[in-house]
Order: sequence, then C-alpha cells, then structure tokens
Amino acid sequence: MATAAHTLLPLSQLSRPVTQWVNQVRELTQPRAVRWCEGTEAEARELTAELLKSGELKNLNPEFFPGCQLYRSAPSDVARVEHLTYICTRSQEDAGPNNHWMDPQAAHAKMRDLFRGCMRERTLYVIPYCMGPLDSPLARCGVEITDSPYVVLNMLIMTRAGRPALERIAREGGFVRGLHSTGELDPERRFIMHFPEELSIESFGSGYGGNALLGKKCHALRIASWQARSEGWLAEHMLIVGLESPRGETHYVACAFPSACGKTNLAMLIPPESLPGWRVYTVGDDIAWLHPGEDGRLWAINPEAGYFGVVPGTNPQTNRNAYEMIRRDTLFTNVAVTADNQPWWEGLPSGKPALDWQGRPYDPANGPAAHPNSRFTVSARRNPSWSPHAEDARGVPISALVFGGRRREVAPLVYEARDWRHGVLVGASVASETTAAAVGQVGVTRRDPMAMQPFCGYNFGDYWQHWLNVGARLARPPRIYHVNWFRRDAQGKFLWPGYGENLRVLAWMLERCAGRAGASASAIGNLPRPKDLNTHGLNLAPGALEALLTVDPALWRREVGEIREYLAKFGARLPAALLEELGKTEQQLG
Ligand code: SAT
Ligand code: MN
Repeated sequence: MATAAHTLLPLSQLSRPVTQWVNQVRELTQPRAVRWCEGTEAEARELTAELLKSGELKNLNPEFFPGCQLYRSAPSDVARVEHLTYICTRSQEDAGPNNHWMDPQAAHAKMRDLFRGCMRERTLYVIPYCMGPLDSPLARCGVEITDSPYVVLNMLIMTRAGRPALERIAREGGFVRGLHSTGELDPERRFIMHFPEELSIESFGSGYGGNALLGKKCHALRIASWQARSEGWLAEHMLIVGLESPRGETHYVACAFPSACGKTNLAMLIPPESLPGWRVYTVGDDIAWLHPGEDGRLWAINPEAGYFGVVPGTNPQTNRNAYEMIRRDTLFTNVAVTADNQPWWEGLPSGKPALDWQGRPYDPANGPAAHPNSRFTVSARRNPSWSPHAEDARGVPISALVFGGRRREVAPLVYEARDWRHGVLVGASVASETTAAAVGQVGVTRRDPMAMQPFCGYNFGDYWQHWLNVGARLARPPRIYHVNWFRRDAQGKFLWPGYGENLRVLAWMLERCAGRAGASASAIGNLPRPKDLNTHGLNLAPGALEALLTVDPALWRREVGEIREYLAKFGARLPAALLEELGKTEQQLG
C-alpha cells in the first residue's frame, strides 16, 4: 500500500529543491501553465497529438513510416551555435582559450532579462531526466525546464526521463539545472550559457539539437566534463561499440570523431560479406562516460537512451541498421517529403522530393532538399544492433580508444599511439574539416582535440592533464589509435571505401590488443604494414593502400609545427608531458 500511495504522489511533491527551483523559474518566466513530465508512453502520445493538432508536427506516410512525424525548425535555427555558447566560470583561465567566456554574474543578469516573462501564453514543462541507466552509480541526473513541447518529445526519446529520474533525484539530492526557452528564435537574442561551478545551464533563443536538448551536449559533455574532472572520470564525445570476432571474443571500443563524421554509422556498422563471422553491437553513438574500474580497466556507459543522428546519406549501403531503424516511431527534423508524404533526403536510392525541408516546392536552385544537418530522433532500442549491455549499471570494459578526424591529407588511415601518454597527445592533436552540424563555414580544417573543441566545459590544458591522471590510474589501459576514413587522392577521390569496410581497421586494432597483429614503428606511432590489414575482396585503386599507410615526413614536420603552435595557446596550463611526446615525434621525423 505504501508504495502505491508513494507512486501516486504528484511529481511536484517528490523533491523540494526541484520544486523550489521550478517555482522561481515560474515567477521569472510567467507561463500560463506548468506541466511535469511523467515519462510514460501515454504522455508522449498525448503531446504528439497536441503538436499534430497545432500543426507544429506533421504525420508522415503511415503505411511506410508508421509512428513517424516531421518537424520543421525555423530556417535560421538549424544547428549548434558555437559562437553563442559560453562557459561562465569565475576565472576566465578556468574556461580556457578553447571556450567563449562570460563572467557568471554578467551572464546571469543578461539571461534573466531574456527569460523575464518569456513564457507568457506558453506552457512550462519540467523534465526530470537521468543520463545513464537508472540503477547505475555512474549515471547522473538533471532537470530541464523548457517551453518547447518539441524539446520535450526529443528528451523523452534521448534520456531516461520522468518519474523514476525524479525519484532518484529525490534520493540523491543533487541535479543539473537546465533552463531553456525558445524565446523568439531571434539569432540576435540567442545564448547557450553554462555555469559548471553551479552545475547549471541557461539556453535562450534556439529550439534545435544541442542548443536546446540540454541533456546532450550541454549536460552530458560540458557540465559532465567538469564534474568528471573533480570525480576522477572522463565525459567524452565518443561512440561505444562492441565487436565480436569470429573467435567469439567481444571487445568494446570507444571512438571520438567530430559531429557529422560518421560516429552513428560506425556504431551500427554492418560487417561486409568478405568478413564473415563478425558481429557488431551498439552501446552508444555520441557520448561515453568513462570510469577507471577496480580491475584497472576503463569502463564506459552511454548516458543517452536514443540517437539524434544526421539523416542525409543514410541508406542501405551506408548504414542499413539506421535505415531500418528510422522507418517507424521516429521524429524527423528538417527533411524533405515526397509527393506521397514519405520523408526524403539526399543519398536515398529512390523517390524524389516534392517539398524541401522548409516546406517549399522542391527547386534544386534552393540547395539540397533535406537540410544537410537534418536529423532523426529515435529510441536506441529501435536499432537492430542495439546492445543490451547499454543497460549494464557498471558499463562495458574498453579495449581501445580511437580518435579521428576528417582530413584530405596528412593523417594516415590508422596509427597506434606508443602508449597512453603519447595517446593523449594524439587526441589533443586531432584536426578535422568542419561540417554542417554547427553554424559556420563547412570544410575548413581546425583543431578539434578529442573531438571536444565545442564541448569541453573547461580549459583544455587542465583537461589533458586530467586525461594523463586518469591514465596513470589504469593498470590495464586501453590502447589508443587515430583513424582517418576521409583521405583523398590528388583528384579529390576518397582512397578508402569507409562504412562497413572500416571493420577491417578495427579488426587490426583488436588483433594488436591481443598481441597477434604486426605493425611497423614510425615517428607518429605504429602503422599496419599492407600485409597486416585484411584487404581481401576490396578493390582498392593501385597504390591506394600504400598512400593510406604512408607518413610523409615533410607534411608531418609541418603538422608538428602547427600542433606546437596550437598547444602553445594553453600556456602554463599545458602539461609538459605533451611537449615531451611531441618532441619525440619531431626527433624521429628527422
Ligand atoms: O546538435 S547536436 O549537438 O545535438 C548534434 C551534434 O552536433 O553532434
Ligand atoms: Mn555529437
């Protein structure tokens, strides 16, 4: 009886600190109603029905895409806004040269002005959520307050949201506070502010992705990276994938690539027919929380419960799992539609767009039919390769960490760091061509250490030192690799087929971890010799493999110079160990 009575308690009575905060926000923002999210399916259905009625969502063809809806965002609100994203620490040094910084008091004052009265005529939604399995000691909770029902629907898919999360918060006390309003969607009045010292987030003026789904980049990376440093773990922009070899051994690998560089595709990789006996299991596609375990290994959980993936390019060849997964119960944002109301995007093998992502009759003169950063939101359990170990409270043990970027030249297909310390330098030196996931010019090469440039909630110098410290605590650290699926030849053609064939590279890494595969030492680390990589059945162009596995000393001397110049920005906070490792590489380049 006691439990039954307990579950009937209104959510607003479960946690006093949460209720007090909701009341303060209500006074500031003046909503016409407050709705606490239970996290039930009935609630999601009800909310969807309301949005269909108001026209904010549209049903897609129920015969081919049952349970799927389309949302069109404001055309000026289609990606993360890094230039409007701030880390607000008391000392600017703590935010570091890698972040935009604002004084916390000034930032709060600015945001208070924006939030004042901003929810008049709107409903305020309270979303308690848990990042990570509800029973995991590694999981952390938050509460997002938002006036966007679209954000609520996304959060219900992307996190463990609702009553069980609030019950955990009531037990534990602490939670990350995320306040969000779409405001007027005015790019001139848009800010994404983080207060790591207060474990809070304030986001105004955008309804899109990482700007608005505060559990994702804002909490699980920027705030969590700060929490992780003080608690001795790592919050990383990494997919987690389980690879079962034909020998029947399963190893877990975590890989950091910048946004829109294929993390989701790699996490759901389908082994090519020429590699029989391999199986792939997805634990996560975007974020990993990594903890040193008592056994001296590194253990990982995926804090998310769904995927917010890039739609264009998804097809049966590139990612059959995702292609199947998004055919039901999926929320599409900014895709095109066909004449019979099916979602359509660039890269689909058939169909043609009738309306573009803005709902205009499709005209190629207006650019792509689907926005290049159009997204699907879908429960992780819809993924045919979903790993039930994604629910394990202690996580999965990591055998290898992989960094990567999108680079036409310089970086070879794969190399292995000499050891953890060198691996931290390899991660810190990642560079990549920018993509449509953030507002700004696409295709410019920039440094993106550990793929965390937009997401690290504190000074990169301190972050690299923290990486070194975590490594020092691991008796059995994972090996560290760097990959580049995006090398091109002089004509601009990709040298490597990518997608499912990337398993060949992962297989080499796992064989290295098991002490069974060969490599040759180079100045930048260990590379497979052509014979160490299984290229059976791959029709690589003549000379392509050699080009993919070559370290060009002249290009690398320039690269080392650029890395040194980049690292120098971090001044006294830069760990000396990284310069020592860079010195070793430079010396060996001759
Ligand atoms: O917009 S999100 O940050 O959620 C997606 C991404 O950039 O990876
Ligand atoms: Mn991402």
